[in-house]
Amino acid sequence: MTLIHLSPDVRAALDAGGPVVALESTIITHGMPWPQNLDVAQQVEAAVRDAGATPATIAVIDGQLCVGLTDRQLEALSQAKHVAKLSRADMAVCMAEGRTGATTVAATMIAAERAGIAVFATGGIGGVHKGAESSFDISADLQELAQTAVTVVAAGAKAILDLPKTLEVLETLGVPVIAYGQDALPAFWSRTSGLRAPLRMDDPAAIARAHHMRSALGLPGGQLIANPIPAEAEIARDTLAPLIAEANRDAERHGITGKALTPYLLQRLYELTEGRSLTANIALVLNNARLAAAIAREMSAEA
Ligand code: PSU
Ligand code: MN
Repeated sequence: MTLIHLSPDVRAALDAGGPVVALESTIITHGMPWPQNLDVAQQVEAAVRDAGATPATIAVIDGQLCVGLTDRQLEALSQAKHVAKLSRADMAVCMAEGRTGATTVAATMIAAERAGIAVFATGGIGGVHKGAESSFDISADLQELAQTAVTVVAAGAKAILDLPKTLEVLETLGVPVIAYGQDALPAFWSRTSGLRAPLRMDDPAAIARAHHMRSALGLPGGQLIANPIPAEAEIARDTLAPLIAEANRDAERHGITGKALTPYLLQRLYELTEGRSLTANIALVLNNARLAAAIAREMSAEA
């Protein structure tokens, strides 16, 4: 049984030991509205290619775990309704039943590692939700970072989350949280969160070395690279804070929980910022794709 279906160009790049960057698909199906989602997915792949690496967008299509999607698969996924949002818990069930699902950060990391891809670019990771002390809502992305050896480039954790608690959990799990090029932890749509990141690195080559060093030490898990959104695209923290509070209140009022919460909050913020959150989201994803490609190139040069 073939577990992973590599696209021809991803297979060729991996066989040659070339740089490959994994990309997730939940951001396409649950994170952005049609038709911008398809446009962004294509732009992100192009950004990875322009930076000298091969993009590998990951999803489960009709039960097949695909690493690298064709143009037609990407288009179909962007418009598909009722696509499952897959994490560690449900990816195998989706595959066994021959269904289609988009991979979150956690599921994308699992597929990437199995395929031999060490670097992954996304927008923001899941984390500890506000009110987690009663809801227990902590994203499986955090556990995945602790056990799967993939370096994930994100713009920090989304500001809709409880960032101090997210940092605490990552520390407990032994996940290196590394701000890129600054001391402050970025907060997705804003360059700073008001919190200091535990670690800082300024050089893709050193990030690649740290990744290899972890595995040489026998430490499981990956690294989280928190890459600040480009200055011209950011939304100031003070502008966002009241809107985030409003979105969280709305979610509570409507009883939105579990898997539905993150997509709901993203959509609500899109409305409350009159589309600005999406423009910022696009800019930061592209920026992360470029940095991930640079790290992947250093990793393949080192290997
Ligand atoms: N970042 C975005 N949009 C998204 C997500 C991240 O800009 O839709 C997705 C990622 O796939 C992430 C998931 O893994 O949200 C986290 O969901 P949860 O909080 O339910 O674990
Ligand atoms: Mn959750």
